[in-house]
Parts: sequence; structure tokens; C-alpha cells
Amino acid sequence: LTIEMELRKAIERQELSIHYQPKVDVKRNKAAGAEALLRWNNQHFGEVPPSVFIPIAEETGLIIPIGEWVLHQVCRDLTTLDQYGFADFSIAVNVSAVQFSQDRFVESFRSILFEENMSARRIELELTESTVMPDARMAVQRLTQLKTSGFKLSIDDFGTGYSSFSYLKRFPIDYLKIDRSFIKMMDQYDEDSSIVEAIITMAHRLRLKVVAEGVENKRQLELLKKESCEIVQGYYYSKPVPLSAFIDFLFMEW
Ligand code: G
Ligand code: G
Ligand code: NA
Ligand code: MN
Repeated sequence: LTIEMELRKAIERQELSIHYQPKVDVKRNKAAGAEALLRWNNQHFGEVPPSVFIPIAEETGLIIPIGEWVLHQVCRDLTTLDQYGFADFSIAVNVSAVQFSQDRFVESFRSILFEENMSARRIELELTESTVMPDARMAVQRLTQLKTSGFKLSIDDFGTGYSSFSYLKRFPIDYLKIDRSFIKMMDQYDEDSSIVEAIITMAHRLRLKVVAEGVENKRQLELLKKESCEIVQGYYYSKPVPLSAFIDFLFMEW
């Protein structure tokens, strides 16, 4: 019995689920959407963390059907959110390099939206620097196709990979997500908020909106507000939770 063997059966056994972490628009002080984060509860291994099974899914190619399952489920959950009156929400989906480098990636994602009768404008795709940088010319082309299809695009974990700023300018992206390690640093030493300030300034010059991830306390939130960061995400508001708890969060006063 191996994790790989079990992962192959995860979809049909309905062992996968999605948790949602709110993305809060700091100016309006209300949720603008959420990030979808995959969870796997296996009958033998129990709750397996994404840090364990995502790499295995990537190595085995299982990330392709799993990623398609995620998008289908997110579309259905968006439809549920519509019914609760949140029709302006978008949901962010993580896309790994193995998915993005597939020739039929764009077509596959477009056809899922068509099947689910969901607008691409409601979906934000999160790609890391290490996904888009190794073959930046191909990435510009593929990102442009996605953008033309209506998807919103963000660079995830910004600051941890190797960014070429000249390409960043050419990528048709909407958001930069500052990696949570930088947000954590803002707590510890005063001088470290200068890195976050510099990233925000640069992003705004490139006409990108900024998402700060890993916001855990009021102090970080206030600093980010002061620097005109648009969106925050983190335990300060909510950990990733099942759809029903996310909907409860939306109706909560805060
Ligand atoms: O959920 P956690 O909070 O532990 O997420 C860990 C990482 O797993 C995320 O940073 C993300 O990169 C990855 N991940 C989570 N869900 C998905 C998914 O649906 N698809 C892909 N490709 N990666 C995901
Ligand atoms: O790689 P990606 O950026 O998609 O990672 C999302 C991961 O970050 C998830 O595993 C999620 O549980 C975790 N996460 C979300 N908010 C916080 C937070 O405020 N603090 C910490 N330490 N982790 C967080
Ligand atoms: Na992400
Ligand atoms: Mn991230």
C-alpha cells in the first residue's frame, strides 16, 4: 500500500475536498473571494498534507486529472455562492508547473468552464515564479491565451523564486501575491517591512494589484493598509475551511 497507489483512487473514492481561505479587500473591508486549497482524506493514511501529496501528484502526472477535478468543483461551489448572493466573487485556483506546461492546458480549462457554464472572470489562476520563469517566452504566450479567455492571473509566492523583472512587465498578470515569509518578517524587525513596501511599490508601478498572504495579526494588516496593499489573506481572518464554513464567514460581522 503506497501513497501513490492510494492517490490514483482518490478521485473515484471521493476522498478529495476543497477548503477555502477568504481573500479580503482591505479598502472595502469585505471578502472579495477565496483561494481553493485541496485536501485529501485517505481511508488508510488519513489526512495527507498537500506538501506530501502534491509533489507525488506532479511526479506521476496525477496532478492533471486532480487539477481538472479541482476546477470542476470550484465552478460548482461558485454556483452555490451565487445562490447565497455572492455572484461577484472569484475563486483562486493553484496551478502547478506540470499542469501549465501541458500543451492542452488552456483548452482543458476552457472546456471545463464551458461544461460547468461558468465565466472565466470568476476564476483566478495562481502560478508561482518557478512555473512561469524557466520558459518565459512560452509562459507569455500561454498566459496571454488564458488572459484572452477571461481568467484572472496571479504570481504566487512572489519573492521566493527567481524573477526576471523585464518578463514580469511582459506577463499579462493581474496580481502579485507576496509570499508569506515576507509578511512574517514584518513582525520581527522594523527594517523588514521595507522589502514588503518595495514589492508593493514595484507592483503598483507595473499596474498590478497586490495580495499579501499569511497575514496573522492586526499590526501586519495595518502596515499593509498603509502601503495600499489591495487584498489580504491569512489566519488573521480565517484559516482554509470547507465551503459551508466559508459561507458562514461571509455572513459574519467583522
Ligand atoms: O493547503 P496548504 O495550506 O498546505 O497548501 C500547500 C500548497 O499546496 C499550496 O501552497 C499549493 O501550492 C498546493 N496546493 C493546494 N491546493 C492545490 C491545488 O488544487 N492544485 C495545485 N496544483 N496545488 C495545490
Ligand atoms: O503555496 P500557497 O501560497 O498556495 O500556500 C497556501 C498555504 O498557506 C496553505 O497551506 C495555507 O494553509 C497556508 N496559510 C494560509 N494562511 C496562513 C497564515 O496566515 N499563516 C501561515 N503560517 N500559513 C498560512
Ligand atoms: Na497559492
Ligand atoms: Mn503562496
